[in-house]
Amino acid sequence: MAASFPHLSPLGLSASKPQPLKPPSTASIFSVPSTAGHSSIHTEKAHIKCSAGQTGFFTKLGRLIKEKAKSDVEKIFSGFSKTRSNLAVVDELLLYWNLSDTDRVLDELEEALLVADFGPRITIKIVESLREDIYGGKLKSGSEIKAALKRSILELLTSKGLKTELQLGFRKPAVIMIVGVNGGGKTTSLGKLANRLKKEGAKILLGAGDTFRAAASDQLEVWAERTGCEIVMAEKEHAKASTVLSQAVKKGKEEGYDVVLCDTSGRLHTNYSLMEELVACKKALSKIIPGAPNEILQVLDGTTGLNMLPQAREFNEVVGVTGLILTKLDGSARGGCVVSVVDELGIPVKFVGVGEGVEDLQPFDAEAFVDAIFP
Ligand SMILES: Nc1nc2c(ncn2[C@@H]2O[C@H](COP(=O)(O)OP(=O)(O)OP(=O)(O)O)[C@@H](O)[C@H]2O)c(=O)[nH]1
Ligand SMILES: [Mg+2]
Repeated sequence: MAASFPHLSPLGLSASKPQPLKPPSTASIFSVPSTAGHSSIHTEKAHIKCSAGQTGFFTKLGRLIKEKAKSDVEKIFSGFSKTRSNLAVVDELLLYWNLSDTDRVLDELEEALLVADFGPRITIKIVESLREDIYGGKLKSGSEIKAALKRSILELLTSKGLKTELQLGFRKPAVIMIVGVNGGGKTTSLGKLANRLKKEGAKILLGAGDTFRAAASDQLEVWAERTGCEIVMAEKEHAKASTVLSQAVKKGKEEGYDVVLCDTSGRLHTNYSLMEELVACKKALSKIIPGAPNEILQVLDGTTGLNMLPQAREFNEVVGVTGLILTKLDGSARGGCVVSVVDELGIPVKFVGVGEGVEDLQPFDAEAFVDAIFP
């Protein structure tokens, strides 16, 4: 397929494991509007040996990042400590379970799942299926009940066959737009994602599309420095977001970047004109690269509980959300909301945020997640 775009390098890995780049010591900043021949800074050559006809670089990049999740279970454990302590009661309940006690135990299990934000629909589904299997003689001990509980949650997370890997297409650069309501963790997640992708050897450009506040660009600039990525930002306050992001993608295309990560301003899903601005950004990007953005990732603040559902529905309706990032699961958030959003929205959770540090973004892996909340 890449052959039909001769101006782009065909992308493919010659080895299964990419060699990491040596990061530049500081971030390079590129401002818009730019003039022709502006000092766009080119710090490094693509380090991945490309050869046509091999498995796409982007496919491997998405898969590699996901595979890493399995080895990161330790980290996920520490991130989900709050959710785990909320659900620890389940272990206690099942430890002393006996058949005559079933209804009381299941009532308490129901309560624990609701408190952990599994949502009423899922909770009832899980508890009733356990009840049936217990009385049907299929589950005979507390540990069998726990295993069945984990299995049914895993099934809820995986039954829709949603792709949790990043889908980055085949054109270079892949474009990822981050959207969501105010303060959910968009900029932070973008910075962490830049770090992850860069560590896998991709050449990353950040686009400062939050043009409402000067401080927003400054914040992204700090992430650019922290991750050693370049950034395109508006020269003046109140520049149009679509202009800045277009410039970023244009630069990304002209200078051989692998991925352009586009930040956007927080907006209420009920604000029509701001939601329209997102549509304008999306259109502007697709004019530069057909099919861009490849991913529109919505950031949902895990601490808002099930209130995140209407937000996600609205954003999805307006711009078409391709994946979710659930943040702040390390705080007072209750991890059950992950299961609720997957079940109710049918949009895959691609990453979870478990802290404010650069490493605190975990690719979402259903099995690792279930093991993390029910160790
Ligand atoms: N504990 C914790 N804090 C987080 C996480 N993700 C983001 N934060 C914090 O949440 C706050 C808001 O994060 P931002 O990244 O600025 O959120 P935003 O969505 O870009 O905000 P606006 O651009 O103002 O809409 C910051 O203090 C972050 O450090 C997370 O996974 N865990
Ligand atoms: Mg922001």
